[in-house]
Amino acid sequence: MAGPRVLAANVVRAVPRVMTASATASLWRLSAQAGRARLSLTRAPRHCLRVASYSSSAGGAASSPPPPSTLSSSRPATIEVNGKTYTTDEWYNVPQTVLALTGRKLHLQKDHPVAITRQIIESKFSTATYKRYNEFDPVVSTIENFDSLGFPPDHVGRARSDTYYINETTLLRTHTSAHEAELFRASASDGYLISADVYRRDEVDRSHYPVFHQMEGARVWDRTKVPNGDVVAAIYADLAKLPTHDVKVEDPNPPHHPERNPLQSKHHSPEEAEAIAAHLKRSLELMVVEIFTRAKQAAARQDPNYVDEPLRVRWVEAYFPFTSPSWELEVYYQGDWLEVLGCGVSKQELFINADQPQQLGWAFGIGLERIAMLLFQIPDIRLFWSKDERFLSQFTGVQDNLDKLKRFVPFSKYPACWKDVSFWLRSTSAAGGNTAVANVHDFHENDLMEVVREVAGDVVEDVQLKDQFTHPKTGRKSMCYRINYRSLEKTLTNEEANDFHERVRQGLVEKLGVELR
Ligand code: FA5
Ligand code: MG
Repeated sequence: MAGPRVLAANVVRAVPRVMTASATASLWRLSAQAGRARLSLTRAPRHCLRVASYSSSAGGAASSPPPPSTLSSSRPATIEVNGKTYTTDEWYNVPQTVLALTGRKLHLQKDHPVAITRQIIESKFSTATYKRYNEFDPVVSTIENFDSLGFPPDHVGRARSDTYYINETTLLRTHTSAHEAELFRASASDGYLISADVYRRDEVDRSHYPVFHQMEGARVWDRTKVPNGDVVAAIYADLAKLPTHDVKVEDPNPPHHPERNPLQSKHHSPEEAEAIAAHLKRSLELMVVEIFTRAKQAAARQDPNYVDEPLRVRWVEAYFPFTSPSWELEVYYQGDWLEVLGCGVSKQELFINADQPQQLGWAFGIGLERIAMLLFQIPDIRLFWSKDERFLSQFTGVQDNLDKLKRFVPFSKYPACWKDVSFWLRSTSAAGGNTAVANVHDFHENDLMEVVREVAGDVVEDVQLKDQFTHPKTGRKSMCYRINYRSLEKTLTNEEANDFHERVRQGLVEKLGVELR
C-alpha cells in the first residue's frame, strides 16, 4: 500500500472508483470501456468502475504484509459468525458494525425487497436443473475466495484495504463465486443458483454499503453424458427448450477475441464456446426481461401517466480471472447504461481442479441490491438494512403474489447535518510521533470510511472528499472530508451529531495517525 494508494485517494471524486484497482486493471478497464458510457445507479461513474477489482487481472497492493495496526487496535482474540468461532490475527479488520450484519440474511427474510428480487430471478431458472444454495456461511478461506478462481497472488482484491479479513487465510467472502469450486466438485446437479451476503470494504454513500447480496448461477454439461458425446448439439437442444423474448439486444462483439476475450482453445472448440455463450446469454436475457417487465408493470399500476420506454439491453466484453470469454450485461436505465451482471464461459481449470475435467459450462454473478433499487425505486442502499415498519410494510405479501409488487414510496427524510473534518497526513520523515500509524504513503480512503462507519454506522449517509492540498514548503498533505450525518430513524440533535463527529475525529487520530487541523 505504497505511493499509488495516495495518488488514488487524490482522484477520489474525479475518477473515483479506479482508485482501488491497479494501474494494469485500470488501463485495461479504460481501454475496454472506451467509447461506451458506464454509469451507476447514482449516475456517477464510480459505481461501475468499482467492479474493476474483480474484473482485473492483477493488482499490486495485496502481496505487501499487513500494515502494523490499521484499525486493529481493539482486536478480539476470537469472533463468532453464525455460531462458529474463529481465531483472529493481525490481519483482522472487521468492525463490529459489519460483524453484526452477518446474521441478518436479508435474502431470506420474508417479503424483504432483496428476498423478492432473489425470488424473481430464481423463477426464471427451473429447480429441476438449478439446485438452490441460499445458506452458505459468509466466512470462507482465501483459497475459496481467490486461489480456487485463479486470482493472481498480487490481485488488488486481496488487499486488506478492500477485503474484510478474520485472519490471514480466512475472510468474509467478497463474492458468491467463492463457492464455485466446491459446487463444481460436488457436481450435484447440472446447474445451481447461490444467493448470499457478500462483504467489501468500500466508501460510504447512497449506493455503497459494506455488505450487499449477490446471486450466482452456473450451468454445466458433461461430455461423457450427452448423447453421442456431442456437447454442441446437447447445448443447442437445451437452448431450444428455453423461451424466446422480443427485446432487442445489442451484441456487437465477436463470440471471442484472441486478445480481448480469448477462447480457451486448449479446452474448447469455437463451436463449443459459442454454444455455451448462446445458452448463457439467452438464459440471462430472459431473467433481465422478467425483472424489467415487472418493474414497468409496477410503475404503470401506480402512475397512470407512465410512459413505457422500450427496454434496451447490451452485452459488453469483460474480464474475470475465472471465465473466458467473459461479458457484462448492461441495461439502459434513465439515460445511462447500467451494469447488472458479470458472466462468462467457466475456466476449464476450475473443472479440472474439481476432478470434473469432462464438464464444461457457464457462470454468472449479479448484485441483488442493485437490481432491487431499480425494481422498487429504492433511493438509498441503507434502507435495505432498516427495521423501520414504514419501509418493511411496503413489501408485505409480495413474495406470495409477485403481481402485488409496488414501487417504494419514500417516507419523509430527517434533516441532514453536515460536518467537515480536516487533517494532515504524516509524511514518512515527519513520522515518529506516538500516533504515527498511518502516513502519507499508506493513507487509504477506505480506512477513513471504516472509522466513520465504526463510530456512526448507518447514521452516516455520505462522506465526500472536499479538498486537499500539499503544503508547498513542508510537503505535508492536508485532506478535508465532509460527512453527512442523517439518521433513517429520527432527527439528530446537534449534540448527537457533534458527539458522533468528535468520536470520528478521535478515531482518525487513533487509528490512522492523522493530525487534526
Ligand atoms: C463479481 O463479483 C464476479 N464474481 C461475478 C461473476 C460471477 C463473473 C461468475 C463471472 C462468473 P463484480 O464485482 O463485477 O463481479 O460484481 C458482480 C455484480 O455484483 C455487479 O455486476 C453488480 O450487479 C454487483 N455489485 C458489484 N459491486 C457492487 C456494489 N458495490 N454495490 C452493489 N452491487 C454491486
Ligand atoms: Mg462487474
